[in-house]
Amino acid sequence: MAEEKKGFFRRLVSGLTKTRQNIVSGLDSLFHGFSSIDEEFYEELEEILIMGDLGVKATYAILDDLREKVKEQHIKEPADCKQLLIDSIKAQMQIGETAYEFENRKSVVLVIGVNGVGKTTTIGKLAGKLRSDGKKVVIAAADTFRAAAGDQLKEWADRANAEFIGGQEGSDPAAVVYDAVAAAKARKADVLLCDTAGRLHNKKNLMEELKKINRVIEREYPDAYRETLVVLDGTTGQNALSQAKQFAEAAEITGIVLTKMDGTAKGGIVVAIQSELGIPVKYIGVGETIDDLQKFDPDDFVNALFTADSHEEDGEEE
Ligand SMILES: Nc1nc2c(ncn2[C@@H]2O[C@H](COP(=O)(O)OP(=O)(O)O)[C@@H](O)[C@H]2O)c(=O)[nH]1
Ligand SMILES: [Mg+2]
Repeated sequence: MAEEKKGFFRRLVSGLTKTRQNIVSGLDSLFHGFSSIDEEFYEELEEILIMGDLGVKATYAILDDLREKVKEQHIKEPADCKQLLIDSIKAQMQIGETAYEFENRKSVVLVIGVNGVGKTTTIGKLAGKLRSDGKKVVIAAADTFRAAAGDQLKEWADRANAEFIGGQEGSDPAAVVYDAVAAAKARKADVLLCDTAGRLHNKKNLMEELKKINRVIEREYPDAYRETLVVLDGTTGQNALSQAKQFAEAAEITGIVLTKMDGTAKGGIVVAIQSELGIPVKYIGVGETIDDLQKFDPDDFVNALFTADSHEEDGEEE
């Protein structure tokens, strides 16, 4: 278990290389380049955090917190700010315990998000995770907008060894969910994962469609635990934040999945999302294979951000 946790953390550290370079290398030169903690220091820090996609609101909160601590603790050396900054970022991301109850209950997980963010891939990964925990999984292809979407999901279902329920192209997504609920009940499934089409360009339509799907689930499967995950593309930075806000207006979101965190420089967006929306980021996607989904832990994330990985050390240390 400890070994597993270690390997997991190492992968997180290496996945965040670009985000780390984007944020932490700037911070390092700030902490070591400045000789005193003055206004210029704070301005530079503000710029690094904003450029690192932490978001305006979180950045100001972090700066206020830091200024206060620096004053309180009579800190004079910029280098002594580093740990305080790390603690402030962690504090900003605290939104209480993140629940993963759906993993252990009879549940329905609705996965929403705009096209291309990684919904289908995330469902495949989640199915794989649940299957390896011995859960019985049914997958509903309620993205009936494109025929290819169903085929892609079917491949993931096969890979994860989960049951697949699809519909004709252009058919009613709520009807597919209806069939999938029937299948989940008949097979005594643990978790039903529902893929949806991500059309946000018309919020009213989206809301109506989600309402209809929700009504079907409430009526046909009232005892199932409900989870609604919004999938966001981590490489899109502030755009992901604004998508999350729009979806939060259209549906009751219980969690966020931030994908493509491998290789993006914009991973700081996760701070903005938790801090501004107060919705937990439950998973992060760190690659395209079935094993590339990790539970998100804010403290691990911040620690990984400030931990140099071995490659960087090899290249940069004298
Ligand atoms: N590198 C990387 N690629 C991802 C990740 N998640 C999804 N993708 C890729 O993003 C593309 C779109 O994913 P898809 O699941 O089809 O998005 P959907 O339209 O929301 O269902 C695919 O090429 C996926 O392989 C991730 O965590 N990391
Ligand atoms: Mg899809």
